[in-house]
Amino acid sequence: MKTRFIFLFVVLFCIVPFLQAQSLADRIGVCASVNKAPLLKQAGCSYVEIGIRSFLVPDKPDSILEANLQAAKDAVLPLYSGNSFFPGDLRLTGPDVCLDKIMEYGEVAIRRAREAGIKVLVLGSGSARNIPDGFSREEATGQFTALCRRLARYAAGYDVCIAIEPLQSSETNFINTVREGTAIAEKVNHPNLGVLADFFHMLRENEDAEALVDAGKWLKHCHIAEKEIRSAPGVKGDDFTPFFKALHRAGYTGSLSIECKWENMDDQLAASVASIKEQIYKSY
Ligand code: LER
Ligand code: MN
Repeated sequence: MKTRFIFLFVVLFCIVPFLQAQSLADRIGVCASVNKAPLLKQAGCSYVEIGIRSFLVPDKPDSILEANLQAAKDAVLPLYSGNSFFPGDLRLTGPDVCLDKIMEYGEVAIRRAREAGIKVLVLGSGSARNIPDGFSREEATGQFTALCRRLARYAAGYDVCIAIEPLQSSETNFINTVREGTAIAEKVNHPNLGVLADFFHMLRENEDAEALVDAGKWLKHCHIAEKEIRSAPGVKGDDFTPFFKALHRAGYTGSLSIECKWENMDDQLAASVASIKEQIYKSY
């Protein structure tokens, strides 16, 4: 009886958390160009996060995309996600919004994401969504929510998920916290639309890690970098364990991309990935 109890205790409190930590440690990627895939793989990463505008070129004809699709096929790692969605001059809020024109661009991006094997498209686009001076915040929220709804419905047909990315207030005046992004995801209430947590932006906005738990099933993707100068994790030694503990409690099953300013990516990457993994294992 006693042996059985000890066995159950070890499974529940040691083995399960270890396997959960290992699972997240195996879902680390980097925002980088596809030609960095061999470096990423060697450093213990499992995917590449590309730039949507530069890699999927949604405003360019299919012929321009060909070489990129070939590079995706040849890459030693999958392209799991993409950020940098809409160009700054394609207005997502304000008096000049044209939803059909935005969708024209968005639909091409989603179709091409599917072709390249990309599963998550990050909807940051801080300049494009910035609310113009004097424009109603309520109306802008309505415009953005309507856009998210249309993107989600279209993305569902291609098995792609859209993740709203909250950004620090120095980059945009609209959706600066994970809680604000979650509120929009809840309103849209569609399985192909969720929220992203970029720990760098959360630290800049002093948002607590509990927001990850509150986001619950709407949390689809994460980014990570240190607070002060957006350095690679491990450079200044920022403590990310409150975020990882929150991800554990939230039962997070998404991925984690390093998105930072490298001094020298080739030299720094392996140590940075190792420091993230160490913090994950400490937190679970
Ligand atoms: C910009 O600061 C950022 O975090 C990117 O992920 C935007 O797509
Ligand atoms: Mn980010």
